[in-house]
Amino acid sequence: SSAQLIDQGLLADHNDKLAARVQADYDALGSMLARRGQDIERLTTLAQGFAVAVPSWGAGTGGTRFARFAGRGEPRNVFEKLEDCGVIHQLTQATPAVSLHFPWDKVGDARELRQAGEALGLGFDAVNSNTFSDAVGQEHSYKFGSLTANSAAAREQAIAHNIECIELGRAIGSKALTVWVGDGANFPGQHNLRGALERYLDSMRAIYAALPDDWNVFIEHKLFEPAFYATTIADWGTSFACATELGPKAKCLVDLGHHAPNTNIEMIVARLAQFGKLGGFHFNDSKYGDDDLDSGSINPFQLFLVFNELADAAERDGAAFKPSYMLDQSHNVTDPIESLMSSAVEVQRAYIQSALVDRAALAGHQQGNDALQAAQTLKAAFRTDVGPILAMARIRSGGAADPVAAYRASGYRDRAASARPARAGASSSGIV
Ligand code: AOS
Ligand code: ZN
Ligand code: ZN
Repeated sequence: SSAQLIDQGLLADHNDKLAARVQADYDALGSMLARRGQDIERLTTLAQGFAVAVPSWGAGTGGTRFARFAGRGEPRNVFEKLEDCGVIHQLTQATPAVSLHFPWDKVGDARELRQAGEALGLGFDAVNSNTFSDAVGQEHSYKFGSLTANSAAAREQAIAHNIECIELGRAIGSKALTVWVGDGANFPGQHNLRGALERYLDSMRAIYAALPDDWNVFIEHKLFEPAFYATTIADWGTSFACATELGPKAKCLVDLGHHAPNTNIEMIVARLAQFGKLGGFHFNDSKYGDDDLDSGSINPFQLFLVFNELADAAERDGAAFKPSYMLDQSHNVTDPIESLMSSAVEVQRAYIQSALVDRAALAGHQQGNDALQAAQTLKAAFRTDVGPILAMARIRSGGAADPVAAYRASGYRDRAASARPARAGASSSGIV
């Protein structure tokens, strides 16, 4: 059993107070679903089995290039980030793993990370490399690129960093490396578009060769920023081509914020799943471009449609289909713990809504070219308020009926604020 950061007695009181209300809503929903031929207990079991990883960098307040407004009691190092992630998991029971980012989260001995995680009941999902900024004291700058740099020395350094990330990940039990590079051009003609991708592939081949047998490498694409004219890995087509070139351990990662506005992301998900190249997700939401807003806060229907494709893939491919679910958000105006808890629940909600889709009916409408009823079949699932299922799942798993309310009542942030006094210039990424 693990260290409990929120007092168990407080949590029990919280759940006791809400128990009757949750049960009444659950019973009402159960009857309604039964009339639709759905078993609420099956859905609750599914909800209890759901997991999405939390990004260590999300535990701090983010910022924009204009300013960063620090929050109270922000974690000052990876161990404090893990504590906050422990709270998120304790209350939601939906986030049993953390995704680390190096060198931000690097410590002298990576086994300490594993122990700290174990003490909090946390495991580790994919590790992330950072060659989009220069670490203190590094020899070659990434100002003009990392894996694609013209400078062979910069490329070698970036490759070595990724291989080090694999080693660190092995020590903590991770099974994947996520590579996102900001490499690209800010001016037409700045670099040779094809040459940059050739250099990227050469660099990635060296990283791929260092992967253990049971590891994957996830290629994360992003349309723009910081390269505002041409990003080398800008879209899923490029990501797919590179993953195919590299081999079976290379897969594509879909960050929901990394597409042009109005892109049909669920179709990208369907394509990648069809060809066995869907590695995982960075869930968040977006209005304009990589806003890193809270999952489900802008377009929950899109999130549902993504999960509808995942349900289809799971039905076709069975247990073999297992993409990684991770959050990737930047919190500027909210308490990061509250945002990450709400987001984990939003992703879990979309998952359960997708499990409500009557797939046989949908297939029938598709076969019969009944576009209207096909769309209504999806809407019927999407419109169902599955909140009582999620609350019951949390209560049964030992979490909180209402995670944000329990968190606020616990005074955790106040305790963190006195234990972690603010320091001038502290960054969200926790470089200490
Ligand atoms: C950048 O836009 C990406 O979303 C990456 O996943 C990045 O590594 C992460 O957001 C931390 O900055
Ligand atoms: Zn991301
Ligand atoms: Zn991003």
